[in-house]
Amino acid sequence: MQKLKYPYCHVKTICCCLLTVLIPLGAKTQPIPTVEENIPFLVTFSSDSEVSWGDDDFSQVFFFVIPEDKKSPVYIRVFDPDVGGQHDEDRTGFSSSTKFSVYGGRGCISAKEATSIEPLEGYKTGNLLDSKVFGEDTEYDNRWYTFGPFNPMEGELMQEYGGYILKIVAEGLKGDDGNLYRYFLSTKADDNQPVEGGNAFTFEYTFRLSNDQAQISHLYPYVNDRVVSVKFSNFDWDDDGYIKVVSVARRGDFAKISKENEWANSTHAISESEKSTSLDVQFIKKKSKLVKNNNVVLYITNQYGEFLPFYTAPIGGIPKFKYSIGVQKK
Ligand SMILES: [Ca+2]
Ligand SMILES: [Ca+2]
Ligand SMILES: [Ca+2]
Repeated sequence: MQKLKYPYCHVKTICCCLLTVLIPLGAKTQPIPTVEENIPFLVTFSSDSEVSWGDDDFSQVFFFVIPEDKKSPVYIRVFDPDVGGQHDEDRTGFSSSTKFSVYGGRGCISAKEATSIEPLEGYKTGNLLDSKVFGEDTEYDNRWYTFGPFNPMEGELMQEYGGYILKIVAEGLKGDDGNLYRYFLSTKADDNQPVEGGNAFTFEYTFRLSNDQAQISHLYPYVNDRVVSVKFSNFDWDDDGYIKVVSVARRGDFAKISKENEWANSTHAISESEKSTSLDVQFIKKKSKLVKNNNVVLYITNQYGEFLPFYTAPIGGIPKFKYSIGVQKK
C-alpha cells in the first residue's frame, strides 16, 4: 500500500490524556529498545540502499521524556553508532555513514512536521543541540558514544508527554549498509544509569528481529480515549510468521502481514475497555524456516489518521488479557 501523503499528527490531540499520571510510579528508562520489547537493535540504512532490505525511509526519530522535576543533566548514549565491525549489516563492503542529531527547544515535538513518520522537509525541528557523523569507526564499534550533558530544560516542555522532550534523529547518509544501534537515556556520561520516571517513544519503529526463532519481540502502542479503531501498517515483514495483537480485551488478533518489499495493513476496532491502555503487538517468527536478519517497519494510525506513539516503557504497564473483559468486549 501507499503510505499516507503528508500524514501530520496533532500532538495535543494524540496525547490528550495526562500521561504524567499514567506513567507507573518508579518507571525507569531502560535500554532503548527495552528488555520488555526484546528487540535486538534499531536499524537505519544509508541513502543508497534498497528499501527492500527493510528500511522504508533511511531515517529514524526517537523522543526522550524527562520528568519535569528532574533538574540534573542527562546524557543520550548510543551503542554501536558506527557502521562497520560488529552488529552492522554489510551489503557490499562497509562504505556508509550515519548522522545522529539531538534536538530540543520549541518545536522539537510540538511542530507538526516533527511527528510525521516521513522525513519531510522541516522534520528536524527545534534547536540543534549536538550532532555527530559515524562511518566505519573502530573507536565506537561495539562501544557507547555519549551525547551531552543536556540540561532537561533544553528540551521542550510538553506535559501531555510527561515532561521535557529531547529528540534524536538517526539519518542514513551516503552508502548502502545498515546501521544497527541502541540508545540509553542516562544520568551518567560513562555509564548507563536510568533516569527515574523517564521514558522514550517513536511514531514509526524500524528494527531488527532476532535470528533466534523462539524470541518474540514486542511493541507497546498507547491507545488514548479518543481511539475507536487502529490501522496497523507493516513493511517488509518477509512473510515471517505472525504479528499478533494482545490487550486487556483481546487474547490475540492477527494483523495482516507483509511479504518482501511491500506494505500490508489491517484495521482493528478498539473496545471501551482498551481505551487509555497500551496494546502488546507481538512479532512471532516462523518456526519452519529462518528468515535471517529480518528488518521491519511498523506504524499505527487511529481513525483520524493520527499516529500512535510506541512507548518503550508501556504506559499503564504491559497489558494482560482479562477473560472477564474479553467476553464483554463491545
Ligand atoms: Ca558496529
Ligand atoms: Ca552500528
Ligand atoms: Ca524485512
